[in-house]
Amino acid sequence: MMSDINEFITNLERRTPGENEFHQAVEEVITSVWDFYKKNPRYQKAKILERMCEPERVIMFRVPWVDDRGEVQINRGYRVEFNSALGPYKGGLRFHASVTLSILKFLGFEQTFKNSLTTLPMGGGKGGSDFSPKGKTDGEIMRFCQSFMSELYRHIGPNTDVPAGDIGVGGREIGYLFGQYKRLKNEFTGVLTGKGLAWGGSLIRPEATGFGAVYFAQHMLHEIGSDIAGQTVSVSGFGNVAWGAIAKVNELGGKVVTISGPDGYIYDKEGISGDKIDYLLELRATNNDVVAPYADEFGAHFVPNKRPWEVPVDIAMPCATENEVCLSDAKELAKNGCKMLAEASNMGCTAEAVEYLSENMIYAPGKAVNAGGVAVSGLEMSQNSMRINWPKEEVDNRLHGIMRNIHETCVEYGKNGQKIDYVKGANVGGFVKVAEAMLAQGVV
Ligand code: 2IT
Repeated sequence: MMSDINEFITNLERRTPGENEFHQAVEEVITSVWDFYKKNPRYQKAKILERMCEPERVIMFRVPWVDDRGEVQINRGYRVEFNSALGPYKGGLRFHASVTLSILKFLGFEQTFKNSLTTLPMGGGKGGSDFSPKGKTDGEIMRFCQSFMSELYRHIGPNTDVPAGDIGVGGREIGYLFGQYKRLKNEFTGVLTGKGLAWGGSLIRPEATGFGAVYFAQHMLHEIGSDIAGQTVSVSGFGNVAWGAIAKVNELGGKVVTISGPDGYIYDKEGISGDKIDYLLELRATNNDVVAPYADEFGAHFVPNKRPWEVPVDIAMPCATENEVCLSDAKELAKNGCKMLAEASNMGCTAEAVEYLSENMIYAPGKAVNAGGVAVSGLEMSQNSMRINWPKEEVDNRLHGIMRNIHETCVEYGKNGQKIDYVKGANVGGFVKVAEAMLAQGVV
């Protein structure tokens, strides 16, 4: 079996040289579904896996804009339209200096299976730019967003491809992108999700990724007869996902003691609660990408240039970016008594860390844990199509139901004796629906 998988990966690497993050994401899925794939000659004959690893379309474009000093700046824009077997391409836009084609291909690939797990009619896609919002003024961000959309608008649409936010793209950026799309197309449609409440956005969308991740973690804990209440949790990041997760952990009686940024991490042993949660929004709005000011504001401990995984906790929830937990972090967590890691970031753990975590504690991957964000995006699309707005409780109940469902799917496909292999469960569970849809739709 390994030699077959190795051959598949070698072929992929030959065709996509240097796309390391993409190779990492594919290898994890291939390894999980291989047995299942081999038992289904229909899939092999139709080369389903080979087709799944090739995006349906990749768009790359120049994004020129003028900064506040009058200097011309050039960034690169991308949209990876990965798979439309289950619905219009759906997935976020990431604006960050680290963005490359490899990163967006890994995210678009993952998104396909994640969206399938939600059971909502959404294909997979991802896009963004190497533009860094850090230190940019509001005017610069607006001009960048307008230039970005001046090319992207011809490739997207409410029934074609529906982008949303990701790292560096929040409510403000979605507003500028939407405004430019509407101006160019002369159409007010649900072409983006994460919109403001007054103009087509959904209640609970800002909270959805973090809330959903904690709902999922709660189901993982119930499975072993435990609960969030009374547990100490470490969180990384301080953006939208961290904010939502911290709020929900507090609501359920747990205590979050860390957040982090590119400058280091905060250890607040009293717990990040109440006003401190609101302060995260302020910190974010400064656009400086640092967490150190939290320490001055609340008298907590700031540890420069380190990640929060050395702090002893019961549960770890990475909420920042890919490969933010490596093997030594995973070992440190386990050594300090951590029982569970629920990944709220996309591919938050390296392949070696995943292997170690799967053997030594309870681990669930981002495509299951963080699917609540895109799930509520799917609900925003439904509300836009019906031209109605659901109340908060309705959206939150649906989100909760979807997360419960994803957990059940992971149990169904990942149960291995007493243990649940969440990686296998999420990958096989996500794969089956996409594969069946692709088979039914012929060689396209
Ligand atoms: O990684 C993700 O699932 C997202 N950034 C959200 C995508 C979406 O379309 O809401």
